[in-house]
Amino acid sequence: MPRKKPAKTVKKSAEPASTMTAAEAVVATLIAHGLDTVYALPGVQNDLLFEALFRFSDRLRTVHTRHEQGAAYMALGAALATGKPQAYAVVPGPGFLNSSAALLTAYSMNAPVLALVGQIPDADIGRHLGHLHEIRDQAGIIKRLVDHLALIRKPAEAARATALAMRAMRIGRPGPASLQCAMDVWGRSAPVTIPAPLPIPAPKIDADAIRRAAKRLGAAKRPLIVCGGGAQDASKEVTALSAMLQAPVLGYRRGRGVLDSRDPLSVTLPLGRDLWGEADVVLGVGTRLLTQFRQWGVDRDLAIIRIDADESEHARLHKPAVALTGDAKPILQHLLAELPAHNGKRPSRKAELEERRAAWRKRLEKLAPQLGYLEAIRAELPEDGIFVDEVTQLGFAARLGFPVYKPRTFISPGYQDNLGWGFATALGVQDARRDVPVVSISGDGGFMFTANEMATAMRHRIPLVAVVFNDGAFGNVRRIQQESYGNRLIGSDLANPDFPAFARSFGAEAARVTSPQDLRGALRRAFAHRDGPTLIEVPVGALPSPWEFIHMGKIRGK
Ligand SMILES: Cc1ncc(C[n+]2csc(CCOP(=O)(O)OP(=O)(O)O)c2C)c(N)n1
Ligand SMILES: [Mg+2]
Repeated sequence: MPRKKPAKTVKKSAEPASTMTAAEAVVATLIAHGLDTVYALPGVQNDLLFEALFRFSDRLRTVHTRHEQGAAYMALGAALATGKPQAYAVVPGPGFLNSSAALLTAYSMNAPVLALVGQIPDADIGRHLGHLHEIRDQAGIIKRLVDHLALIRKPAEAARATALAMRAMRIGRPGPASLQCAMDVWGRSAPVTIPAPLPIPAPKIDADAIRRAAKRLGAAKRPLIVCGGGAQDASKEVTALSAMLQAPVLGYRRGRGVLDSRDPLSVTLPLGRDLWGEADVVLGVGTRLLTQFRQWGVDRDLAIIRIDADESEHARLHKPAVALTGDAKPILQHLLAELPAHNGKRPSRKAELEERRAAWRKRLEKLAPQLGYLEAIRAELPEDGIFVDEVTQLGFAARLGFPVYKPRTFISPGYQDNLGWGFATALGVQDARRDVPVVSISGDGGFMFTANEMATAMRHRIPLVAVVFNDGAFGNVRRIQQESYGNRLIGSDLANPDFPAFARSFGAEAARVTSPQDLRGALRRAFAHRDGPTLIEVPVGALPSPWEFIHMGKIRGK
């Protein structure tokens, strides 16, 4: 369990205060909270932080990258793969801004990522003197990207500020936090006691709301469960509830893998939309339901029950019949205990849903070129292997048709859908989960956003397998220009390197394959190579559009 180790460390360190620098206090507090890695890129404002990282390097690894976006995406990947807080450290100004797309994504995905950001000399913050890397109102910029931010002004504050940031990332709706510290403050010393992880109060579970939810679900004729990223740690409970209600479970990007795709009740798009159209009660678990409310529609015949860690989320788009606030797992446990009193025996929907899944699969054969490669990946990737999605033709198809067997094994970027997140995020996933194979898929466009981190993969011997589907284009944009803008092609063709030669120039393994069959062989060899990364290039032509299966429009309401 993640919390046991910190508790032990804390007991040991709850000794009389010892003199430490602010940087040492921050690092020791991170260790006391169970962190074992910081993703980082150094620079003069953080020299004394790196001194502390050196001092504690037997307990906390520093994984350095080649660009700050790589460090932040790696921390994000590690957080998504483990469900535990992760940290990255960067210099101020350009260093921080370079990391900001990843921090934005962490915020959108409710991922506990701590950004340690350097600052100019303390006395000059806010004076616009033009110090190296000075940026106007850095705090104001960071504040838009995190819910919790503090500036460490004194060494005596550093440990508690770190503990508060660590708690903030786990309280209520999880998400990123940030600590700034001026270059001179990092090195100042004071007597410091490393604090125990602060208690995280669990919201009280509303027994009355549980009863009302159980009554509604028990009486529902066509219940549907919709899962988002907030359901990833409640797989067992969602599975049990789905069986009890014979309710299909819809996951699209972040909710995949909560219910095993091999379960006949597990659905994705587009069948999920049909089921939304028929449902009389929907239980949303850790999902904003934005697509459902805004694209598919809602009417009076549909009662919504929501479980969300953030109370303000419930009625943002549509007032739910029952709102439950807190972590999905304990709430679902209470619901499972209450439900039998209100739920009758239900006939199995296995045959019906198998038939309907098969009918959609037939129509999805339009995407055969993508699905063939995805089948090859699924056939070689072990059950607990992790697939990291990207904003590419293969990714769009994967969200519809890649079977996912376990939670946290389908890592998809959520609503930012930011091109170029995949390779670096996957490096973080693989770094944090060295025990399982990890495969990232990218287009030629997206891969080149962070291709430089191949050097990081080599330096830190990260055995990620990166599959790059090369169509010589921002293919998605090109197809839209072809289909909707009279073939006026602009800014969508790409000049690419020889991808295998590029990878080999770093010392990585590489292959080029042109069929799903050959991809299987290449993956088998790549997964067996655990000493460093492998790049597999798959040249492809223009691929069929998935959008008719994703943007499907209204199915109920006006
Ligand atoms: C940060 C960011 N910039 C731009 C986009 C817009 N965009 C979406 S898909 C795409 C092209 C993707 O090209 P590639 O990675 O080669 O994948 P392909 O569509 O060719 O499979 C672009 C530019 C985006 N989603 N995110
Ligand atoms: Mg492309």
